This record gives sequence, C-alpha cells and structure tokens, in this order.
Amino acid sequence: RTNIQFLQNIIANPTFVGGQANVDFIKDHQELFKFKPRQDRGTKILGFVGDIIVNGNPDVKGLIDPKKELRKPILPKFDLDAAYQPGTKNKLTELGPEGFAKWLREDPLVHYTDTTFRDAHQSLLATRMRTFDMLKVAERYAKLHPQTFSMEVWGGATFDVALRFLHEDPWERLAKIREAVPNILLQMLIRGANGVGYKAYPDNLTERFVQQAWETGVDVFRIFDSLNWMPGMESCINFVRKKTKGLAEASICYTGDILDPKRNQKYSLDYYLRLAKQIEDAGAHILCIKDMAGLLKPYAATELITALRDTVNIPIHLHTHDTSSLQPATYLKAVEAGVDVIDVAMGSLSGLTSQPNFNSVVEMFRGTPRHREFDQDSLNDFSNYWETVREYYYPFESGLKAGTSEVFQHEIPGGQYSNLRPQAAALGLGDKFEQVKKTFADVNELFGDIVKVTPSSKVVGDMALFMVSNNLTTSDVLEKGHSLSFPESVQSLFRGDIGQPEGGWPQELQKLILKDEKPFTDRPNEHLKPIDFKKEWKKFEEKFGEGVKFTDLLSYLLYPKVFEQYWAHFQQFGDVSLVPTRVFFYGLKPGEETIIDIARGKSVIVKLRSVGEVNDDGCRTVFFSFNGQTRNLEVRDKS
Ligand code: 3PY
Ligand code: ZN
Repeated sequence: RTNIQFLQNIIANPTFVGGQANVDFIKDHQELFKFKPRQDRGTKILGFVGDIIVNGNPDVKGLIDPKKELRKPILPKFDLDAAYQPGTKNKLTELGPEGFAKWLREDPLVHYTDTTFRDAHQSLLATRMRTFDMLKVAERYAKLHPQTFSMEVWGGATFDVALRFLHEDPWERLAKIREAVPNILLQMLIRGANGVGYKAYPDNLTERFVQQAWETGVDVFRIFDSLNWMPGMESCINFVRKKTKGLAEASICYTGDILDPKRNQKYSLDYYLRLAKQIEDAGAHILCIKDMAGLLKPYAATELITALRDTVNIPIHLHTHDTSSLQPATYLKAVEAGVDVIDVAMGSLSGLTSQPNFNSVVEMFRGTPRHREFDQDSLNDFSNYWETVREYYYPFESGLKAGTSEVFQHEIPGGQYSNLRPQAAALGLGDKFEQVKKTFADVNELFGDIVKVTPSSKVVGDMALFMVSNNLTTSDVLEKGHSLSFPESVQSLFRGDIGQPEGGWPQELQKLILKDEKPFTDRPNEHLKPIDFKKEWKKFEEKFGEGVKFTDLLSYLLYPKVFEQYWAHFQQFGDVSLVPTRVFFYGLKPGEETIIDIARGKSVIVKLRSVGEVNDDGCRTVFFSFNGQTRNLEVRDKS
C-alpha cells in the first residue's frame, strides 16, 4: 500500500506531470514520501454517520415523518448454545441433486420456502431490506426451524439494489447468510440469460456468476425467462448442472387464466404442460410455477397442479403473490393437488404484493395428512421482530392497503408494484397511478399479450409511463407510431434483445418501433462477445486498485456504473452494512447513541453531541463522543 501511495504521489506531482522530472526528481522531492494517514474503519464509519446526520440519506429524502416512533425490535427467543439440526442442505449433500429431487417428489408432507429475505421485501419495501436486519435473526431461524425447505435470500432485484442504494456488497450478504444458515438450502432467483440484470449477458459471464453464487452459498437456482422462452433458460440450467452440485429449478411464469375462455387462448393448460415437459427434458431438477403477479386462482391451481403431476416426474414448487388476497386458497388447492413446495413469507412481511402468510398457511394444514410441524410461537416471535423492523422502512411502503382484484386486469407483478408507483411519481404522474395501471394492461394487449416479469414487465411499465406522460392511447400509438420515438427499452424488446414471446411479436407494431432496424430471433447472448476474464481482471485491478476481489469484478461486469459508485462509497466510508438501520436511514439526534460492530468482536459506541453552524467552507462541525472520547468531524453541508 505504501508503494502504491508513493506511485500515486509521483503521478500527482506537477513536475512529474509536466514532464520535467530528471534522475534527481525523487531526491529533490521529499514530499513524495509523505503519505496521508490511512483512515481506520471506525473513522470511516463515523464519517458516514456524520454525513447522514448533516445531509440525510438521499434514499429517504422528503419521505421522513419526524414524528414517527421507531421501536427497538425484540429478537426471537433462542438458546444461544443450541446446535444446528440437519436440514435440507445436509440432505442435498447426502443425496446429490438427482437423489434429492426424487426424495422431494416422494415426501408426503408439504414443504415451505421462506421468501422473507428476498421477494417479500422486494415486493413490499422496494427491495430495501438491509443485511444488518437479516443477520440479526438468520442463525436463530436456522436453529429454530431447520425443517424449512429453503430460504430465498438472493438474486432478483436484491443484487442491484444492495449495491446501488444500500451501498452493500451482495456477495458479502450471501456469504454471511450462508455462515449463519449452514443447514437449510439457500435459494436465489436468476433471470436466465439476463442473470440478475435487465439485459442479456455473455454466456460465459452467466456461467462464472452461477459458479461463484454456488461457491458463495446458493443451493437452489430458480431460473426463469421473462417471456417463457426456453432458449433463454436452457444455458442457465446447464450451467447449474455443470458448475455446481446445487439444484436447477426452472420456472414457468404463469399468466392469464387457464379457466377463463377470454384469457386461455394463448396461455392454455396445454401451453403450460408443453413447457413443463420441455423444462424436465432440459434437465431441471425441480419445476417452479412462478406466479409473479398472483393470477393463479384456486380452481385453476387444482387443474394445473394435477395435470403437471401427471406430466412430469420432477417435484413442483409453487410461487405466488397475494396481491388479490385470494392466494392462500390457491395454496390450499395446490397442496390438495399434490404440489411439493410452496413459497410463504414471515407473517408481518406477507400478504398483498408479497407471498402468503407463512404462520397462517402452516395452520391451514394442521390436522391434515400433509401438515408439516412448525413451532407457531416461534414463528410469531419472528413475525413480531419483522413487524418492528418493517417500521424502519416505512418510506418504501407501496401504499397498497388491501388486496385488490384489479391485479387480474393489470397483471402487474408483485415485485414491480412497489417500484412502479415511485417511478410514476418521479415523472410527475403520482396522481395518475390508476391510469398507469390501466395503461399497463393496454400495453400488454398492444404487445400481443406477453408474459410480464422482469425484465419484460419493466418494458411494459416503461411504455405505460411513456403513453401516460404523452397522453397517448393504443390507437394513437398505432396511428402515429412512425413519428414516435419509443423508449429505448421498448426498441430493445422488439429487436429481440431479451428473447422471443409465444407466437412472435405483432409485426405492424414491430415495424413502427424499429423503423429500419432489423430484429433478430436467435439468442441475444449469441451476439455478445465472451468475456476474457484474464484481461478484464487486469484492467479492473488497474482501475480500482488493490483490495478488489473476483466477486467485485463480477458485480462490475453486470453493473459497471453502479459498481463504480458503490466502490467510491466503500473507499470513503467503509462497510456501511454494519451501521444499524435506524442510523443508516435517519442518522442520530443530539444525545442519541448507537453501537456499531465494525468487525468480529469489535464495537464502537457513537454518540452525537451536537451539530455546528455552516462555516465559511460550507461545512458543519459534528461533535461526537466516540468510545467515550470527544471526536469532531467536519462534514460538508450539501444543501
Ligand atoms: C425479479 O426478477 O426480480 C422478480 O422478482 C421476478 O418476479
Ligand atoms: Zn415473486
């Protein structure tokens, strides 16, 4: 590090930069040996806390209610010395993926996936749940509920949001959860050829990503394609099979309504059965029915699950969102029809656009042959913990107060709902949200009735916002399309960048959108140059300096700009995932104190004494007590 600082000093030296350095340059410039003292972790974190106190967290700016009372969460009761009981992770190691899948298909009791650490907060709180709050209870959960099938903890939007808004390293999150949960399968959501992004990536990047995810802690890879396009999933299924000893769980995204003659022309029972067979033939260990918007109604579940059990031999995992509030009934019917695993979220983070209520669904089956026992008191302890924690995230609530059957019309995925509203508000369309939802449905029809899930749903949302902003109806689009400049994501969709929909794109509209550009129908990934990892690593290390890890390179290759910002923040403030959530979002008030565990077994006690006036340099002095010692910080006031 000293050598690096020395070199940095040289290249920043005006004589050197001016090209006048001679052989005596170093001898004549002793200041080159003056190094800025390295800031320790505590000082960096204090800098972050000072910045939040003076400038606020930009992510919650304008959304804070100063009167809001935030209680301290109570951790679930737990015997600290308890040992981990063997769970599904041990079973997978013992049986291998094929044997495990067979065991699962034959197990008579219903299994549960807990989505609290991923989809629940993605769908209710705009994906903002921090590692800090998860780690407080991860070990307890694993020790108290080892009979859980899996915990969904990673992937989907969490990767991007962790880096972009929470300034956290998603890989560190995964590694820490793995350490706390060694006995239960950890699950992630991967968007097939689009990885955890919104576009196609080179195949060898997805392959390395899958391998790294497995090595860091993922066991179950839930793979889907946002248009239910098999070529978008096949390579990913193969990567899981080739590079990991984990489970490839490939998905069919459910859309329409197989029992409604108006909605089942294209997305019929036969359509789903055909896909299921293809998924089994492609080598998936588990079939997922991914009902991302919560459209699978109870009696449709009976038909679908019964027919699927007859069509494939692999186990079936059902995922839904309770936006309509009907979905516990769907689980009832699905379990009766033989579904193997269902997705649920901890009580206080369940319902509405999230998954059905774990605690209550378990009770629904009590006394029936498929009931799996869970300690209800303990589940409720966890629910109470999350209820208090949820309050810290109130700026990210979607505002939806009750279930809505509107979802059967607009078909907006649960994970998108809580993001679409702020997206609309950012464009000044906050009071036109009803129209945005309606237009979302119109766009779907215009696009030829497509599967809507990230990233295709994001494009439908972009188009709906574009139409509402510009006061356009679907007939306007068809009439004036040749002179419209469509959003980039819409052009990309119709070019074939994220795959092909069932039945192809409506051709007239495709011409209007692409103008003279030619679409393609093969895999978009095949148009991308493979990554030369050796070369990229060298460039990456040169750019970001020592201290970077291979996982950082993967984050950078997926989200270059977002990673750059994350890295700059990390250099300045260190690992801010360690800061308690209340302080992370709201800072400290004079007299308030917080404890930050900056490393294993090392804590600092930070107390805010007062904040000074803005001085001539535009800074404020923040007076802290830091481990009992007075510490003053100069913080730029950005207001
Ligand atoms: C995601 O891709 O993030 C989803 O949750 C899709 O449902
Ligand atoms: Zn979901």
